[in-house]
Amino acid sequence: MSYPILTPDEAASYIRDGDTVSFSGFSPAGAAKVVPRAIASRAHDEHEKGNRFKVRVLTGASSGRIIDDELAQAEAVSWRAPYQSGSVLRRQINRQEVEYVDMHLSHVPQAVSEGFFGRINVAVVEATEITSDGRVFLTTSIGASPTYLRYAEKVIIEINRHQSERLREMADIVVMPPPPKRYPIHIYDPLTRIGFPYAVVDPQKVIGLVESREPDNVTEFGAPDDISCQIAEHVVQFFLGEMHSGRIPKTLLPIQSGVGNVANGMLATLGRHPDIPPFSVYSEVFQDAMVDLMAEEKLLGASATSLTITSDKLKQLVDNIDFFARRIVLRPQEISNHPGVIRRLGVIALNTAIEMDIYGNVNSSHLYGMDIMNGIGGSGEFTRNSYLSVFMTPSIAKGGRISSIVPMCPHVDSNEHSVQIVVTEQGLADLRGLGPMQRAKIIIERCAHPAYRGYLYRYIKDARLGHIQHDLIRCFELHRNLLEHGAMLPDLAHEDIFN
Ligand code: 0RQ
Repeated sequence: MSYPILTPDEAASYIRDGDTVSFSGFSPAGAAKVVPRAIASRAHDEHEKGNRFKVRVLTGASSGRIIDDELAQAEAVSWRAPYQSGSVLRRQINRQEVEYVDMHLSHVPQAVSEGFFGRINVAVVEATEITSDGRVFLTTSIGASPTYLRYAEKVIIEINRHQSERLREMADIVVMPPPPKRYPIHIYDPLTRIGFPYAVVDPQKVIGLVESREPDNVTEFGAPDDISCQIAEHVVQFFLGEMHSGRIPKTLLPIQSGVGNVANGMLATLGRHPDIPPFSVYSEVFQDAMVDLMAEEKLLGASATSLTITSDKLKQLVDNIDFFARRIVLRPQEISNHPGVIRRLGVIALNTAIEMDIYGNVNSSHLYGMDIMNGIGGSGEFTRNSYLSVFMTPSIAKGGRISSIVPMCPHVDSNEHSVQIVVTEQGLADLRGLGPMQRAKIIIERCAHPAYRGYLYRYIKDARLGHIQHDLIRCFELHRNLLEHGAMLPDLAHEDIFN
């Protein structure tokens, strides 16, 4: 079967107001590009004519600028799942102009296949090739695309000529059957392969192909700052201690690394440390820092669902694909983030918090419990199921006006039952085996910034006795102060905090 070639505008004309459109992409990696841009321009035109035109948008996780910025800027999004990290969309969500479903990423394929989101009208998926019998070779991410290709009513394929066809050598794709027909996932090592290098679509559903030549446009992280380096050093010392005592094998365990500046810096520090042995990664995103570590053979192998790397790093990888393709496996997000596999491999999860409370509950998604930052992403499924779950954050933010250690988190993504180790630049608190009040003391002593320790000690001293001590009148006092006065402790001389 041969497929019609469409212009982006022709492809966009198949999308109707109110449709649910699922786009490929996990982060900017492998994101659909030219069709969502054409949909944004169509939305402008329709709005100028006074017509309503908004779509419900699904992706693998966050997406490129075109979906979360341009499409949002065109006011073309009514509903969004499962994760986002764009400033335009974030504002619209926080003004309640867009409904946002912030969810565990491994749940997305099941939510789609079981119809939890209703029908998927159109899937727009970036690929390097589609064969006449419907095999689709994806580009830099797998994400939820195999599921979107299977369950969408109509499909548009963006053939991206910029991307190397050899990217398929890293793909390992399976789509799980629905319960109760699920079977064990036979992954015993981050590099185990269990599937095929392509996703599958019914050729009859394919409306047509659209040509593209756009790179992924992944933005570079800055060099890790002093605070990130101090956090990383605490984590490295902790790992060395655990390896010495035998609680972590001498070969280390597979590492999962979260998103953001702190996480990227952490990975680079871990890789460069002379006493840390070469290790492997079982994570969600293959990030810039991993390319060099792999080239230096400090990183032995990596499983992920996306290659979220800058153009230079992608070129380096493609130029040396014989080397890298044997060391990287890209899987659907249902598998990369699968609780059973994470538990089996004994993954060490390293994620970043916005804030944590004195008992070890972590908020990684909502400022003051109200405004979304990005979302929970994969942090929850890794934290809950890993061998060791670590959360990192600088102890203060915004020049000291905010403490990242608070009496109670107004929103919790990962709770005290799953979080084991918390780290700031001040130090590391190992919470394993500790009751709530022991946790509170060690977190305040080791992790809180000295300028906030007094307040936090007083908080527990004055709180109501219970298994967990709290003062329900004052537990959000710091957050209320921040909203009302612009600082958690308005009387604190913030300029002194760094002196
Ligand atoms: O504000 O942008 O105005 O400067 O929040 O803070 O310290 O640069 O944090 O880039 O490392 O991201 C949790 C958001 C951290 C990210 C989060 C302000 C601070 C700054 C960003 P500015 P940093 P990072 C799956 C992993 C959830 C998803 C996830 C994230 C901005 O890591 O989205 O983990 N995680 N996926 O000033 C108000 C506070 C604040 C605060 C910091 N307490 N209150 N603002 N900021 N603390 C990956 C897998 O592989 C599974």
